[in-house]
Amino acid sequence: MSELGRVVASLPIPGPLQDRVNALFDCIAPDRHLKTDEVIDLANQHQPAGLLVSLGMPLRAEHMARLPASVRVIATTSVGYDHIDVAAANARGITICNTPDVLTDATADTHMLLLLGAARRAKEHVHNMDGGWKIRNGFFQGLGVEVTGKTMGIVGMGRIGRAVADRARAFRMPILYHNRTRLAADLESGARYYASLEEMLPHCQVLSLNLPGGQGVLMTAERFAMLPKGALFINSARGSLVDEEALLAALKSGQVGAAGLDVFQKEPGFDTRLNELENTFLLPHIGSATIETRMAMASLAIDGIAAVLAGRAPDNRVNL
Ligand code: 8YV
Repeated sequence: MSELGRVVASLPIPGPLQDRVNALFDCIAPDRHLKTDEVIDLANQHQPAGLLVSLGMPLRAEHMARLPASVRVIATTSVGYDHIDVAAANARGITICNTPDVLTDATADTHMLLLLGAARRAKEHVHNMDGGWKIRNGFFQGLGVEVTGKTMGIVGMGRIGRAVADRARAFRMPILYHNRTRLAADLESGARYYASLEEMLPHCQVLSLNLPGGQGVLMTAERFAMLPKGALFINSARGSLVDEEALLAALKSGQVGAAGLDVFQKEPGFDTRLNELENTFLLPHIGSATIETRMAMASLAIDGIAAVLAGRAPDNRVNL
């Protein structure tokens, strides 16, 4: 048994991290992604001190209740932890760790991909190429809308929101933002603060969601109606923030001109009506999916477990 104790992982440990993990822990790692119940069974069988989990593995209160008392730390390979009942973890004295910072750039890059893909009708053009370029667009056909110079409203001006703003400034986009609290001037970098989301919406030619999930539906039919007609809607945060029926209706009426979405109410079983519309550009939750970033995320999650098991408080804990 290694010094720091036993860890059960819900996902395979990639090759480059295996030596480190094995040096730190007695690690039980699968060769595929496990479901919550499978991890709970393994945990009861092996009595680990730590769990390494991923976003696809919800840990609600009823799951926490079935974990053995040996578990002292759970690290998720995601910055978002809306799949974990933190109050239930607190009640059992379990530290929860996540992976902030290391995925900021990759996620902001994906956000711009969504914006450009939606604005420039990438889906139908890629489809045309997949089909051997059978559709010959005339000069005034297949046209998207310009991104450069459009006003972007960002909801959630945390690390990822600010990284999106940095990129949008290179497209000469004026930046507005709504956040619970106003940022210091150096972090605002000239972005205009709106304490009220409703007051910001009418000014957003592009509306960008960059806030954590777990706080209910933010984008309702009423709020989509407050955008200027034809606004672009980009979401790389969480699908749970959006009333998808309302979004479908807004896309069909042209109230929302196009949407770029990396996240959905249901994943992977997303509402395929969204893909049937011409004015959407959809990705399968790949926000952080680069080799560099995923390695850094897994590494940070492992660091969190190691710190807690060594009796230290890691920076990437979200509770306790
Ligand atoms: C996922 C994410 O972790 O970090 C988050 O909150 O949504 C993503 O980076 C990643 O897609 C793995 O599921």
